[in-house]
Amino acid sequence: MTIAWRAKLALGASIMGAAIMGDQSFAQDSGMQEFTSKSGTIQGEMLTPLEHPWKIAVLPNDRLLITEKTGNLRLFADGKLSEPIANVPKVHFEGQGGLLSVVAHPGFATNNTIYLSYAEPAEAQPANAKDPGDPRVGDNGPNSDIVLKGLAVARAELDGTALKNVEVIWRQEPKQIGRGHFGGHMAFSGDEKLFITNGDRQRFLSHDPATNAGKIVRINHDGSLPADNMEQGPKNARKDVWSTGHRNPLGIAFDPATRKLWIHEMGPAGGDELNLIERGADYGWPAVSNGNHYNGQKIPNHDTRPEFKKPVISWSPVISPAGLTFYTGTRFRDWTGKALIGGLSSEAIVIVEVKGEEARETERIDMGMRIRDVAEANDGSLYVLKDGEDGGLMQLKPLDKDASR
Ligand SMILES: [Ca+2]
Repeated sequence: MTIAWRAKLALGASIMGAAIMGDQSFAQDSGMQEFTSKSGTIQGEMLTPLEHPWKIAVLPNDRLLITEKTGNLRLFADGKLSEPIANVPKVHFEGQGGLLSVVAHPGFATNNTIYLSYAEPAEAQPANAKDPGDPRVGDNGPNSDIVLKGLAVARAELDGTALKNVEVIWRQEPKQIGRGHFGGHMAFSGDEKLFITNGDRQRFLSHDPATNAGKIVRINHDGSLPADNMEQGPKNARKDVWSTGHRNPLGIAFDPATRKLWIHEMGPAGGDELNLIERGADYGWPAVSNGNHYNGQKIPNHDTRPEFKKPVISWSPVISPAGLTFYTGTRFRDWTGKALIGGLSSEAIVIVEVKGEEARETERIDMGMRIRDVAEANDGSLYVLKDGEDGGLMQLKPLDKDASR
């Protein structure tokens, strides 16, 4: 799977960039890099540094909203990064938690409405709290993070450089102690239902109908509940669940060609998954997985339990998928209609051809950096987020005539 790649710094471009951008601190980070794809060289330009960036929402007129896990929501427009947008809800930034995703309402052009997902601390914290830990999740050591918290989704209107009418419309229930597996990605269906990926919080709750952890959640755009969600059976079952048996999904998107819903999810040690989501289906976690627990404990493979819906693609070694978008442009001619997945540990963009209910990886672009998100620009170029404290926003364009013809 190794693809030769180049990531050379074009010094001339870097110096030019510094001159244009003045003495701002990110000038030293700017500059061009080149990457190799099957259809030609791709040019990447680092547009701005960001601290723990997590998600991009592309707005009309090529403005971007970008979250930083630390709690900042910023606009990127006309080549400039804004100061943090005011009135973002208080988030708990630690481990995998913080300010996570941002999506625009399908009618954003007229209603300016956006949705944020984030790790929300409970108002009342338990006395003498302890992280129960679990050796099966590896690095989640006891008392690593003893704040009681859960994923929450807020709706707000973007008004210049501030949010107004901020309203929490959905919450993980019940909240848990623990710093991992918040999920947090969101996508709107054509009929304005909001789908939310909710992780299992490293508590193996995905088959517990009394919690929405480890589920794909579906709500109306105002947070009310549709009447036709998954029927989980027990009286205490949650009514906001669309599908169950998920671990930590960090990408969700509708295929515009078929309107089918796709998610990917991080497996444990081995077994990252691309799943085709159907109402009421059970995707198996934690009963089955194509990977095993981090302490070496075995988990039965998907093939042993046909009652669970198995992944369409299973990756071992893992890619650590983060961010998912279907590319609709033509500028990268080989990617039109395909799903693009960011890769954290794989430090790549993973290209997946989706045909109806089938999918296969066709190419992996070696980026040499952890990719946290991928988003298509209005002009068919691609934005990616470099993950980490020294992260940033990079724009990718085909450099070769071959790649863009
Ligand atoms: Ca599964």
